[in-house]
Amino acid sequence: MMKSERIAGWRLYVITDSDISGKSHQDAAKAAMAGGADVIQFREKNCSSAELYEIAGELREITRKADVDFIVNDRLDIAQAVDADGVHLGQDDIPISVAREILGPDKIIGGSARYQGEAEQMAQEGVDYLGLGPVYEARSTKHDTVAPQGLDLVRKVKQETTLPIVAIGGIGPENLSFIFEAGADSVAVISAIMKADDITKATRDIKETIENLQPEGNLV
Ligand code: 3NM
Repeated sequence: MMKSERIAGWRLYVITDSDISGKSHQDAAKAAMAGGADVIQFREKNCSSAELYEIAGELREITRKADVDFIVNDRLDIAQAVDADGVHLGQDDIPISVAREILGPDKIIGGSARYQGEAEQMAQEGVDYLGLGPVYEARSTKHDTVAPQGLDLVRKVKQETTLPIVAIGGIGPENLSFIFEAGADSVAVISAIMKADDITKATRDIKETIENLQPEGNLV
C-alpha cells in the first residue's frame, strides 16, 4: 500500500510513554494495538541511544507482526536503523527537508505544526502529515510546547492544506467529536490511553467512538 493510503487510514495514533503507563514501551504498544491503534509512535526522551535502538527494534518487530505503522519521534537515525515506517520531527529536530533527502520518498515524515500558515512550507519540505497542536492543554509532560490553540487552529489549518491533520494535546473520549468536527483526520493520544489501568480498553473505547463519528472514515 502506498504511504498516502496508509496515512489516510489512520484514525487513532497512539504515542507510547513508559513513565505514564508504568509499563515498557513494548507492553504499552502491544496493549494499544490490541485495542485498535492504527499507528504507534515511540517517544522517549530519557534513554541512551543504545537503549532507544534496542526498544525501537523490538517495537518494529511487534508492530510489523500486527501490521500497524511504526513512527519514531525525533530521531531520524533510530528510525532508519530499525527500518521504522517513518519519523516525527519537531521544531528542534533535524530539518524536514534534510530528513526527506536522507529517507527518500517512501518513508513517512510527520512534522509538528503549532500555528496557522506553517502547513504550506512544511508540505514543500516534504512532510506527509501534520501533528497539529496542542489543541487542548497537554495532559502529559510536555514542557516545550506552546499554549493550547483550541479547535480554531484545526479549523483554520484544515482550510489551508490538504495534508492529513493528526490533532494532538489533551485529547480523550470526551472531546473527540469536537476535534473531528473541526476537521482533524486523526488524533494522537498519550495520557488518555497510557494512564488507563487497561490500555487496551481505553484504546478500544476511543477507537470505537471515532468509528462511530466517522463511519466512512476520512477517505471519502
Ligand atoms: N506534542 P496528551 S502536545 C507530545 O503540541 C505532544 O506538539 C504536542 O499528550 C504538540 O495526549 C503533546 O497526554 C502531549 O495530552 C500530548
